[in-house]
Amino acid sequence: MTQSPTLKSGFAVLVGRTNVGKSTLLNALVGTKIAIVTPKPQTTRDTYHGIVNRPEGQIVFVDTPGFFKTAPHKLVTNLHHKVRDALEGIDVVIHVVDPTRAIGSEDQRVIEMVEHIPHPRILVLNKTDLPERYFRESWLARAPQYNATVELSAWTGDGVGALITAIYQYLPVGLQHYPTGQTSNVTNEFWIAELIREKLYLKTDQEVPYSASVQVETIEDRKDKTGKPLVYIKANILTTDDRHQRMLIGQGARKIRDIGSFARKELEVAMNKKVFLDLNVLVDKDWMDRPV
Ligand SMILES: Nc1nc2c(ncn2[C@@H]2O[C@H](COP(=O)(O)OP(=O)(O)OP(=O)(O)O)[C@@H](O)[C@H]2O)c(=O)[nH]1
Ligand SMILES: [Mg+2]
Repeated sequence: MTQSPTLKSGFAVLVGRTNVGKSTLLNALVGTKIAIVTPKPQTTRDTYHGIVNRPEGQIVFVDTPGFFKTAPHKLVTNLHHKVRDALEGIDVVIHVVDPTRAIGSEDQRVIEMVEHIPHPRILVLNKTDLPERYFRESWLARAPQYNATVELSAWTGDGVGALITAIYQYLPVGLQHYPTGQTSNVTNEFWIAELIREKLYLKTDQEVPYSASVQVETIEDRKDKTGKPLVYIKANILTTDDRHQRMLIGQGARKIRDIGSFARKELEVAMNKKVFLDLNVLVDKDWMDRPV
């Protein structure tokens, strides 16, 4: 790869309390759905990379799990470790906040973490499309602690360009980390698993989504009965709890069919092919102990 050493290049990490819209913003920045988004807290479990290339250079955005205060829980502890790991080797930190909610203890933890990062910091006030941004002034009062402040709506895309411009100001010159044209580091297999997990979050309540994880076992190009191309996908929902397994399957397997058909429809649009999704629910008490 021939590269100009005059272009900018670096990692910009999105951090913030859970549900502020980090993943929605990652997708808006890159212009494609890389990360899953749900109204439930603690949706993101991994540090995805979303890549933006402009004449000025390359920004690698890193989405992270949100900070979330709960009773000690193995999953939450693992997620918070992932955020800390993601903050190693970065160039710019982007602290995303939701001004419709009061500054709480979860925000406070992020503020303290961000204050100790020896890199340029950008404060992003998300959700400008909502009128009820009652805590906007409280966040703007903190602006002097940051190198720049941007107000935007990840939902509508308004102001997202201004954030990209601000980041390029603080990005060092260097070699690009990904080939031009690549938009993320997410594999097909992982993206499909995440999409199924998104639908699972949207279709189940309370503790059920938090005890569950999704693994894709097989992706195969096949043909349907009429000879038309079809993608066969076999995936497993793993849950730590027998009761949750029953809830995920549902009466007459209604719940699992509902999750499956919701995911299949979006997969068919994204892949532009017919999809057969073979989805099963298994109990695996140890999935949280294994690295994903
Ligand atoms: N109105 C509005 N809603 C938004 C905006 N950005 C995100 N949301 C909504 O906020 C909720 C949470 O969005 P996510 O992108 O999943 O938030 P997150 O910070 O990645 O959450 P975690 O992964 O759980 O930490 C979803 O229901 C989004 O649709 C925005 O700009 N405006
Ligand atoms: Mg997220």
